Amino acid sequence: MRFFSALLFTVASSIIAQAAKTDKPNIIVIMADDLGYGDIGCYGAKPENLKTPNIDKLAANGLRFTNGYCSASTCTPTRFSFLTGKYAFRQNNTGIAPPNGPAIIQPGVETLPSLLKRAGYTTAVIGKWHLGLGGPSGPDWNGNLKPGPREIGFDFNYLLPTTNDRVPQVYVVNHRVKNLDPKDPLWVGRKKPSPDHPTGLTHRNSLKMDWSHGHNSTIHNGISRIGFYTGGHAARFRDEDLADEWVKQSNKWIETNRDNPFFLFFSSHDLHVPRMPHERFHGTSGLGFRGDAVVQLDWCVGELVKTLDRLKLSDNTLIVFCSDNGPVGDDGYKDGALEKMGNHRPNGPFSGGKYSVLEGGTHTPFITYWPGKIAKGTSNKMVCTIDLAASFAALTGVELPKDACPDSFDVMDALLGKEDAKGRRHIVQQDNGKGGNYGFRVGKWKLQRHDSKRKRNTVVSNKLANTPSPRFALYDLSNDQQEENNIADQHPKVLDRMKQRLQRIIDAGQSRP
Ligand code: NG6
Ligand code: CA
Repeated sequence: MRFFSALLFTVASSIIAQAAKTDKPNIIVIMADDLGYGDIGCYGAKPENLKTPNIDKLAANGLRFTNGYCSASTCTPTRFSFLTGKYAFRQNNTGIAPPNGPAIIQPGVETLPSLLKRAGYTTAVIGKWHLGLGGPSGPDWNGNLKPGPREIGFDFNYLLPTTNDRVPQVYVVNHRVKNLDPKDPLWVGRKKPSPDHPTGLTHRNSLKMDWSHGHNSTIHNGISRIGFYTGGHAARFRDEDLADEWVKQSNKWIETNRDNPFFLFFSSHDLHVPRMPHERFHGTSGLGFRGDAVVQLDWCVGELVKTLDRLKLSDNTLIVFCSDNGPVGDDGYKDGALEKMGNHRPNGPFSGGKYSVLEGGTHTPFITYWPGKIAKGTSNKMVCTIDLAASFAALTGVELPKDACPDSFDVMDALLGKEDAKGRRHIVQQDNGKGGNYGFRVGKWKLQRHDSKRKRNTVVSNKLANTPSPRFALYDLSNDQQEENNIADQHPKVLDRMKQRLQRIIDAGQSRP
């Protein structure tokens, strides 16, 4: 009898443990950098241009969204919104962060990782940060880099502090620059530190990759960057090794935390400039370094999945694959991206890309994968990286405080591919910083509102570049995905409704019901 009750107890507790496990799956968000809708095989990239078998496998065995978005067409605002669930235009200074930028997300603000921590998760960010570090005076590179990820809900960080075309090329592990020799302090600044400091202007002939605009300050690894730095030599990495290092660190972290529910934000730098993948990927695509960087990104995805399989965690891990903004050809270096583009369409069926409020700027790849839990297929539900905070809170049973994550919608059922699930009904797209330009999509209607700039199409052709844009324009995406025919005059009532609705969302400070 005693044996049977012991057996019963064991069975019951293993069922409970199993249930707890599936309630709280591990979560990995893989965010690519500057990856466009058409940049991977499962979204239409042709194999002669590049192959992405690992990402395609996620899509084939998971859910591929045809209306997946990031919230902005540059990096910092999308990442800010992904972590806080708040549109970046609501907060000052959420344009592209400079090398010495202070922490943009303040401790105490509810974030995606802080919510998951309340659900009992162990959390980490490994990869590109680009959300500032330190107090109002910016990062103390030789001291404690606080506040940073650890002050807003991450237990562990292994970062590239800004973006790799900006200085410095060092890893930040928790609060410190890794391998920093105190005898060789790291200095980062906006002005040339000495008249003889070599730069992309003075030593242009020595560069292994020439710059095309900006990016002509301090040289490291044969590549000149935005901003200046000296010292910290022992801490500096090679661009070619970034992806390998982050995969290695992620595998180690996953293995260490295999018994807890964990959340990993794997923040790849591919395919941001300078596109300098590891040597073994050179020439692996038909598109030069830009395509080779996609191949490297795909390799990273494969390695992470392999680790989950090896540790038997795959059935209990939800992976979300997404991008931080649309594609760009020449983003400041002569890496041949535009010249080698051929028939590849990085923005898929859309126009525009990075920096623009055209669909190509934010309408990007979005895949969810959770073997056994997500019905395989394609979803046309509208979902956005900004929704992950509220959705993961719902998934893990954490109550979302009323004023937290004000623009994050719970679209968890849509992410899981449940029948009758709802996506979002509308999305505000922004370019960079505050007071810039907006896209606003509701169903098939798309409003463009240009408060400050002109249309930009930095991707393949310059068809739309510097075309003056009216302050407001209206498009019907059901027959005009390229946003070429402004039909504002034919639909004055729709235009008016869309304008007012967007303004209400901006004024209300919150769009979540
Ligand atoms: C721009 C840079 C561009 C890139 C971008 C940020 C110049 C001329 N252009 O200012 O190269 O770094 O900022 O990209 O300097 S993001 O994906 O991180 O937002
Ligand atoms: Ca980016």
